[in-house]
Amino acid sequence: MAKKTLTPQQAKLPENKKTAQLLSHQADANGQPMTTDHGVKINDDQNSLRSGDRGATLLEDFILREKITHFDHERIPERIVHARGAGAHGVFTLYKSIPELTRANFLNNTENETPVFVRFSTVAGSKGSTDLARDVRGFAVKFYTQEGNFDLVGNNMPVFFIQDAMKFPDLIHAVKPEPDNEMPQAASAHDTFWDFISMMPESAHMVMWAMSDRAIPRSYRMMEGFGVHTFRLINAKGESHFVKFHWKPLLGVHAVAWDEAQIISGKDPDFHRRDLWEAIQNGSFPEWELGIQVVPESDEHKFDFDLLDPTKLIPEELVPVQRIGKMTLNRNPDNFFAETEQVAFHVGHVVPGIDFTNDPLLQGRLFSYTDTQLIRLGGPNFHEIPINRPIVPVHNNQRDGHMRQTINVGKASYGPNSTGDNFPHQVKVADGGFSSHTERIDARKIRARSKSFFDHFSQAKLFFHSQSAPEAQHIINALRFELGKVKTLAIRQRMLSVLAQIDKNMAQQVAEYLGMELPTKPAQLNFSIPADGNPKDFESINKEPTIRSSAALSMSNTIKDNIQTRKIAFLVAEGADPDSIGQMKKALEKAGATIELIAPKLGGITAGKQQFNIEESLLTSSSVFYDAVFVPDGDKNIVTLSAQPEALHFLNQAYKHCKAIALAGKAKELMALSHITGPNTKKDAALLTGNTEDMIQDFISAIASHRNWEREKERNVPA
Ligand code: HDE
Repeated sequence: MAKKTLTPQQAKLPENKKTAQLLSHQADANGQPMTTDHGVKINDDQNSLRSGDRGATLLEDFILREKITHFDHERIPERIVHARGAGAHGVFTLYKSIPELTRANFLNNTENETPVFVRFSTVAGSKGSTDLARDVRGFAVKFYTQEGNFDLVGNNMPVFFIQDAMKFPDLIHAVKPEPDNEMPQAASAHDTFWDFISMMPESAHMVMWAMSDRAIPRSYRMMEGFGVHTFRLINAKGESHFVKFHWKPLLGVHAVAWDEAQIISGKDPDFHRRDLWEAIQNGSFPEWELGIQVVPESDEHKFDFDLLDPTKLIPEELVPVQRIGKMTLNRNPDNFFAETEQVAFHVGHVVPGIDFTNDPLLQGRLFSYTDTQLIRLGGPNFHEIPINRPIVPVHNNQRDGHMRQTINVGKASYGPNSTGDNFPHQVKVADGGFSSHTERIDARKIRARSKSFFDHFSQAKLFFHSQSAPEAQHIINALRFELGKVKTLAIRQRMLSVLAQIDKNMAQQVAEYLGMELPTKPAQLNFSIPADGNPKDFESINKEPTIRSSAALSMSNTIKDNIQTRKIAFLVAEGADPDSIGQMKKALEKAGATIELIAPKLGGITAGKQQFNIEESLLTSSSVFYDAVFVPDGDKNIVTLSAQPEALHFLNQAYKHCKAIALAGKAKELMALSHITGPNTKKDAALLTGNTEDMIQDFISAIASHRNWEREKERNVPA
């Protein structure tokens, strides 16, 4: 069995928490003979069958042909969006049963532990692109419930670019590499994306999120997740409540700096993948709480935005998020392809007690997911792939098709039937049968969008105004970068008009950087209108949000009280003070951080009478892989590091990226050498010097604060 890939903690988990049905499909070659796909034992896997040892290969060689044929077909089409991802298994436990809201069994019984499989992803890049692209992140969760699979296929941002599924292919074509030269990969900073966006003012709110640091997370483990659309919860009486789903990470929501993201993309494009894998491998299981915002049906029209509009969120000040359960990711996949690649999510996989609304984006998604799996996974039987199988039995009259695994017995493959006593039988609602929520519809058939969807800017303003000063500055910087990469002046110009609708001052700062004048409002902002439409009828309604700012929208208000799983670099060299290393290491590890010793070369160092193992060198490592840096006290080590440009660059870069730095005793000398101080340097709570022991508490709180973004104002750093 695959026990060797389990950590001791994982090995202790009862079988049911490991999605037990997957285990029956595992193949472990340990101790086994090599065979062909048909079970024939292979004697020579080194040489093909030839006509003489220097002769041509014979067609007869069924072993070679089988091996090469399988290899030729190893790849399947990558996902058209969300191609690059990482997955993990886990469990969902319920804190609070909510039968008054939903009859979904997994939300009704706090005894239940529901197995889950999660896939995080970027959206625009290909399968082999970088994890740190500026992009939305997919956050898709498959709950293997006792009533069948429920997929919560969300993102790390609570809104979306467009309001109608009709525009999705356009959006994706615009953001993907440009069709003539397939450039740029995994980036929105190019003409076609901003061309489209500048003509679709409904995207304004999402653009603010995408330009914020939420688009460059520190870790998948430090992202929020959102179901985006308004869904329905249906209770046993058939009553409906509107609901928005949230995932709240227990490690808080944190990001990296943009410059850092770009460096990581080169140094370790698998940064997020590796981070998730290693955290789970080390037993630091990532956790999120499931939150719900509930709106009674009677309040459907209470808000100044439309609940069906996926470009809007419900501010938490208006409807608080109730935390009802927790998801813990506790097991890495055994096989990337079999699990992470073949998993097929579908926003339409719901269980009794959860239902849809008429959000036009959601409605379009309901068609898309099955359709895309048909080609990606090769036919209609993708639900039989182990990772997609529910943990409950499946019986229906669907039959045959490519790669069918089930051997259905009996004559009846239709219903009603008498040849099979009318089995499989339908199930009464009281016994757990799914029944769609009944909704009164009294409407004309029409291609149109509700006027209530035309408020395009109020929540873009709300988001921008909710940011801390450094966060707002990062949005401005991102817009400067992205629009700076746009070559067509008319596109920049149009985009500036859109930004001016959100915040004049912000737009002005972007315009100045682009060397352009801020345009006065152009004749037309919205170009997304039908052929016979009058532009006047499609004008954006530009109004102010009902509340000016919302604390939940700023990452500066996130959890900053612990340093669990943070990675701290110790820059060391021969002759470092072993007590200085030991004291700091002990304190940080006790607080849950991971320490890595980095020296000029691999192998080991002698510090006092102690030997320390060195697994990363200044060459193999980089400051961008760490959350903070410590340099222990000593004499010889500081002389060595002072003469190492890589060490000075390491410190300089960590400083520039606003990380906590602690320089013990003599290590203070490295400050000036690495240009992290200058004549104007103000007191900086995340830049510590002094005696090792005295710095410990301040260092821990500086790391817990994640970054000292204030430092960016100084930035007298020649890096
Ligand atoms: Fe998706 N989306 N999407 N999407 N989506 C896919 O399904 C689609 C949207 C999301 O890790 C595809 O299996 C349409 C919103 C995630 O496997 C495809 C529309 C949100 C994932 C598809 C949307 C998402 C996908 C591509 C507009 C956040 C990755 C491969 C109507 C709530 C799931 C696949 C994974 C994947 C279609 C918009 C989330 C083509 C048509 C909004 C997390 O079916």
